[in-house]
Amino acid sequence: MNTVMSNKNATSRAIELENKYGAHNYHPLPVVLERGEGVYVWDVEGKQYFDFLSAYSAVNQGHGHPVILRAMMEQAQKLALTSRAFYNDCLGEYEKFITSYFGFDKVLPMNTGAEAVETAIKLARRWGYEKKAITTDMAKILVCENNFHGRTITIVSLSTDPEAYTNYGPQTPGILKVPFNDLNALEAMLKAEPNIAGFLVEPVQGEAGVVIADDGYLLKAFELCKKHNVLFIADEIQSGLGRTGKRLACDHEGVRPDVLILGKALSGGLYPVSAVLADDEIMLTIKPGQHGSTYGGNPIGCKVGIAGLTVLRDEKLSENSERLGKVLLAELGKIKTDFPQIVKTVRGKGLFAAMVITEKEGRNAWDVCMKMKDLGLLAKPTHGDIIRFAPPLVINEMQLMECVGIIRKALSSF
Ligand code: IF1
Repeated sequence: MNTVMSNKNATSRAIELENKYGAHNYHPLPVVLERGEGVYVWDVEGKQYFDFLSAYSAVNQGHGHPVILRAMMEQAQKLALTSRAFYNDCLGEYEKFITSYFGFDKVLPMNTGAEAVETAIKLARRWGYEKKAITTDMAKILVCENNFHGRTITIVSLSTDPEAYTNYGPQTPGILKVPFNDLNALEAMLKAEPNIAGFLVEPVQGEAGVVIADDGYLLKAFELCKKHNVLFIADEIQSGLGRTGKRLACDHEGVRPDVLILGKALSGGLYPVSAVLADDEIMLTIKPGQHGSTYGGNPIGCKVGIAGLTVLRDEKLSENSERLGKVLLAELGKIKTDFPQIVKTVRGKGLFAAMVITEKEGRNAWDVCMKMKDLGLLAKPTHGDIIRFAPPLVINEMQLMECVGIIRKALSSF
């Protein structure tokens, strides 16, 4: 009894501390986590949950993966950071590994997703001026409506979500927007505007609520970009690294982007590691001193990146995601049939799925997530009515079926 009391206090204490001393830029589900292993996390009261968010797909390899953890700890004890003022004995090895893994000439290492997106935009502008001969300061970046690429000033300038950009102006100029999954709009824009350097797109729109384009969209969009001499830039920070059932979401259509942006699961959630991959014609437009980051390419990040990608390949996580993604989508389809008043839509690709809830008094996506939390599964609502499902890719079928049971039980309580 006393332990239960003090554990409950631990929850409210942690929440109060964040509330009092932290900026109020998030509205988390009221659960305080203290431990994670594989597909599970535990809160400070000792309650176990399935993690169905995977830190927004950063933890594809599961919490605390031993191979990645060992690589990180060994390197941390040896040499953590040199800056790029000197060479280190890990960076070259990592660069060779990741470029051959994805088939590009070069990689530019950064830390967070937003930094990698910024890097890709800088590269596209560089290429636009130096290879496409766009007049100075006239280069345009074309993006899709309802995108999410991060939180910097330039990136929120790409956003069509008022939550993301309101009162952060003035915005970065030189940005054009077209609807996602609309080839006619894309073609019209590419025809009308000759100064477009790059088309930046999430192959599956994550924040928008796992919005999946029609089959063929990515390939045709890529071909249109080629026709108009525009770089096709894929933000695979969330959709990549097995999440949608292939190594990259672009792999579903055999598209090899001109610029590939990775982050999140590159490190299996242990460390911020992001990367931009491109061939020499693009990457070598940036010369020494013209871009960088203190931590980018640091020895720990390099070892963690190699380990993260190795686990993905050795444990066949894309294959598991593809196979169990079909099971998940089929089960969510049955749930939709059984709860037609509550579940408006389900969709997904690999272990990246979403359920749209028909809202009514006392029952929106938040309420459903709270109920699932009580039943031992953590997921986060987005846009009020959408719940994303993205478990670690190391989940097995038995665990997945247990999770489906929890989702079903949560819905049946309304
Ligand atoms: C937050 C969303 C997910 C991303 C893509 C770049 C970044 C992200 C496709 C930036 C980041 C995050 C960040 C996180 C919430 C989250 C998110 F709901 F906002 F959209 F995952 F679904 N490109 N996505 O999804 O990467 O700089 O954060 O490392 O709280 O902002 P970052």
